[in-house]
Amino acid sequence: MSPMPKLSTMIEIKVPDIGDFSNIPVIEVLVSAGDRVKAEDSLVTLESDKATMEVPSPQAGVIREMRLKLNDKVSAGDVVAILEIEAQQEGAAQVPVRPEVQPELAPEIRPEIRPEARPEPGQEALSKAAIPQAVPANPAALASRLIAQGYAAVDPSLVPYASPSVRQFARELGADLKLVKGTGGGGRILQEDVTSFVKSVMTRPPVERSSPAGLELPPPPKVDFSQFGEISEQPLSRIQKLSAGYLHRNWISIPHVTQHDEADITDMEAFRKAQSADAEKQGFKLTPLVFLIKASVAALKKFPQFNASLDTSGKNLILKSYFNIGIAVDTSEGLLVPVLRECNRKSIMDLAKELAEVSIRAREQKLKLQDIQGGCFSISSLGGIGGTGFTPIINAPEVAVMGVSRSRMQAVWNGKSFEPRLMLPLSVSYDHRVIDGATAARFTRFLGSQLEDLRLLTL
Ligand code: CAO
Repeated sequence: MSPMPKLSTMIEIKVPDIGDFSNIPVIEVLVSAGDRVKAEDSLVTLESDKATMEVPSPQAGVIREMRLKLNDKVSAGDVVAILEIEAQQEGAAQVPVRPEVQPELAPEIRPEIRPEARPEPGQEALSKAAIPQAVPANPAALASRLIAQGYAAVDPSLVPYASPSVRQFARELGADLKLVKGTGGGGRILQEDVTSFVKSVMTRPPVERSSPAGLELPPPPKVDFSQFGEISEQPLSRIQKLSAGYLHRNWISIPHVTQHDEADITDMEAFRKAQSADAEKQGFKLTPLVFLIKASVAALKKFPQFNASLDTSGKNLILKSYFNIGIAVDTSEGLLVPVLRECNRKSIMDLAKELAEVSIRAREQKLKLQDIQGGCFSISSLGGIGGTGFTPIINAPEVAVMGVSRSRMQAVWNGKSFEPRLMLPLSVSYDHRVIDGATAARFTRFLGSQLEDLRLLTL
């Protein structure tokens, strides 16, 4: 029997809902008519004043028409391209489809996260094949060169101006965009700028350093693990790869100190359990985390330097009068930090409902750019899993983060006898450039005291 002919369908790929943005310019057109694309290949890059984002192809196929060109202004619903999808593979069940333009196929937008947020679904990896041969993709060698040339001090709050694909290109090479001078319009960093930067670093001799010997980081050891036993290789997820860069930057560029404390949540837990049935009736769980969000807001109000960011000069604090709390959510693809907004204006029940809803969206990779922006302070709760304390990493440009471990019943001395009390471990990491140890100890104790007497949260 001869194989069935392949039939095809035309679809319109549209700019998806991108929150508050409209009329934003196209800064890169990455494909043209006739190009064959895979699902998730980037088609165009858009740029608002807050973020750059790529629009990926929702399916594999051939671009039949490119509707956008450089500098076009677009809004949600505008057509990016017409994609022809090969509908059937040989031997597969056939559905007779005439070439036609289907009403809409809106891909998830792929934002480039600015430093105030953790990564979001969809960030495209530029293939290693795209890296020019003249520039070796050897991040370890580049890192040791950078250190040897005295490049260590970079302003961590600088936001380089570059498209997601250039950022990805730079990450592949291990080049920190904050060190690269942009020659594009308005100082935008182009791929050529990254290439010339890497070439210049790799060819320039190391500078003589006045610092004591031994402070340079050696490159990571290169080991052939297979000589010790069987191995297999597993690539990191896209979110893990993105997070890795941010976590590494935050860990090495912010002087972290972690303040540990414990809060007696015996009464809070009795109250929470009493209210839990009501929450369950409404379809969500009431966990200790929402009480922690409320206590954090109270502590941020009392200690404004915790609700702040360093400006790009590193000489001024930007104090915030809004109270948006980021919550670390563990997903199968890696860590995401959606932000709950205006937590000062929401009730415990409102927050519990929103937390349930946003953590589901995070786990289903459905967060939008605005869901992960604008955080003031983050909470990472591992209390549902276990542990007695840990050192959370600050989510720059925030200046503090709270890690929460599992509450445990403990024998606590009340002055006359030991009493069984439920104690909750709190670990607050703070940026020591902005916050003193004494203030951090007061902040953490104050936060704990709010949990110990929930009436304080009503003040
Ligand atoms: N002590 C004791 N029990 C706790 C607790 C604590 N500190 N915090 C939560 N629990 C309990 C909850 O009450 C719940 O109990 P039930 O199943 O009996 O109702 C259970 O543990 C599970 O809670 P949960 O994890 O589903 O809900 P949560 O509101 O505490 O947390 C979320 C929600 C999304 C933050 C969480 O699921 C999560 O992803 N945590 C991981 C965060 C993370 O990875 N951090 C590390 C970042 S650094 O790499």
